[in-house]
Amino acid sequence: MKYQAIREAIEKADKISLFRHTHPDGDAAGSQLGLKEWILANYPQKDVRAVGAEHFDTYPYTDETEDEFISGSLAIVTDTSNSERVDDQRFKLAKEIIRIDHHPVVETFEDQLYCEPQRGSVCEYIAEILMGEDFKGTVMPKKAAEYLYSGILTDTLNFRTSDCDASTLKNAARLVDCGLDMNELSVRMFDVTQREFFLRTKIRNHFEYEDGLCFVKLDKEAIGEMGITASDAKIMIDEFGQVQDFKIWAVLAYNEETGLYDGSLRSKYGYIVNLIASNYNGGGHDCAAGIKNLSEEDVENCRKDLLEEIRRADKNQHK
Ligand SMILES: [Mn+2]
Repeated sequence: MKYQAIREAIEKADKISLFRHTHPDGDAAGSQLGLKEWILANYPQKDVRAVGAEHFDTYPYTDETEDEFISGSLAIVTDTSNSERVDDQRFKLAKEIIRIDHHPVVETFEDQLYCEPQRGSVCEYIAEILMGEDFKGTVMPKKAAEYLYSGILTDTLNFRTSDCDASTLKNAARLVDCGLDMNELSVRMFDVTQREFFLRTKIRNHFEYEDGLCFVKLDKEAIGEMGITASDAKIMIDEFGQVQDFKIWAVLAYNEETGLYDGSLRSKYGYIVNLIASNYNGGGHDCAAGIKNLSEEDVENCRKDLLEEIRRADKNQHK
């Protein structure tokens, strides 16, 4: 009966607004739109809006939503650990707020919180909730299953991250059973355009290696030459993800709008980057975090902190 209260809140509400984090990734947009499709399939009379200003390629839309709608609604916030990061701060207007997440808990801003940081994606967690005991008698429509499955694929990089386990596969398998085409979704999520391929080839040339750290700094000139923004650069972090010697890898890119650097940090299991990220206006998971607004000096300090983390973790392992 752990999730009975979610079901009751959904059944009670005529209006439901769904929120996720800014710069949405597949897990953020997938959980939001998956929930929307699921609610509409099971409760077609409800008015459900996916809220958020930013769009993510493979997920086409969010809904126009007025303040009055939100203030009379149940808000469900997914995949977001701090209130500041919710895409559209009007979530605060809602009558009741439920948050479902898989980030370490750093803040509570909701009436009901369901958070399991050991999960590789919030989509997997939501799939388990919606297909579990407390939601008996409801259906998982194919469309919702596709969104949720795509979120699992994005956050686990196609089941490759260290937080994948039997439950990830079980929940993914149950979604596949709803009739989705695994191969088609995988191609849709991971095939890149020729331009992206070109940029990825370029960015690889910018790496510097030192003692287990792969550090990519794209300064103003490099960003200009590639014709991309800092956020385009940050998402190419996964280019550096499958290298034996890299214990931590980082992409820091010059942001034309702020004149400062934004970045992404990733690490192998056992190396922790989110504590460092919290010192550079960011946060996230143990092995995946974001940072922003770093000066040139911060960039160098961050590089030192990451090297220090590698030394710390290596020392602990050899005890
Ligand atoms: Mn996520």
